[in-house]
Amino acid sequence: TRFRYKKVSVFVSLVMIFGVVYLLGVSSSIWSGVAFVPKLYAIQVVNEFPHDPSAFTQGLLYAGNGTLYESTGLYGKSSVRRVALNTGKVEVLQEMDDSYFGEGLTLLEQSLFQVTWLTKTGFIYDRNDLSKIREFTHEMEDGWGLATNGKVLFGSDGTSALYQLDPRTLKVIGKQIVRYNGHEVHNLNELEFVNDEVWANVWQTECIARISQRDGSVFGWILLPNLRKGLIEAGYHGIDVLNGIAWDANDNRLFVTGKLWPKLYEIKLQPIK
Ligand code: DDQ
Ligand code: CA
Repeated sequence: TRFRYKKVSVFVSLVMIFGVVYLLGVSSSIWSGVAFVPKLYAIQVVNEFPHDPSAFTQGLLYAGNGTLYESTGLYGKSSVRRVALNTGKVEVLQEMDDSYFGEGLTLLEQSLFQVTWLTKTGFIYDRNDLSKIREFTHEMEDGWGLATNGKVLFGSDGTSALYQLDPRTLKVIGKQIVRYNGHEVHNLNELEFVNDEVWANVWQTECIARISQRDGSVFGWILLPNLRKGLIEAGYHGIDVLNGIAWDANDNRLFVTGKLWPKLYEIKLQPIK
């Protein structure tokens, strides 16, 4: 009986220890880094730059040396452009045929890759003069966002899918369904590769999802409700949704803008959970 009593008391102690650890896990922020608790981030604006208010931004990236590349949409106003960060000035402009609506854009070595809305046609341009090198067809359902990790292209098509494309053949070589706590996240739009993660702004929301490139799970949300609101309160009319994320990997700077926004913001993240 003594032996049995010992066993029972060890069992009770273990239950109590697990109970305390569990309660700590629920209540304490120490445990919020554990994978199953997605993190939330607010943002702080650390810099703002001028942005062409007629640019319906659909793709955005930072290429170093104070240079951004941008893809713009709307029929008759679509383009690929090289833009000076500090002034917002368009330095090189490649206008697209009126029948195309520019979408996601990414830079790999000397080439810019761009997809277009409601067609499966994409274009490759030379990064220096934006001359068109060739056209391609892709297998995604539509062309929305593009990004790269330097090896493969990531693509979005407005569904919950995050594709991997071979940059030489433009064939789909991988596909993840993006999920947040098991729920599919639809309307994935502009993409950016940031520190081994894929970031996507979700169309018509002011949220950016931080996505694992391995399994498509969302492990963080960046909330940006104040940017568009601030522009409207400052008197700007006719501005559309947040769209466009660019990462400066050398100086760890993060830029965001939106469709027809007169400003581009450099922001920093602040964990709030
Ligand atoms: N997409 O960026 C979500 C992929 C497409 C957005 C298309 C918005 C069309 C706006 C048309 C406005 C015409 C004045
Ligand atoms: Ca981007």
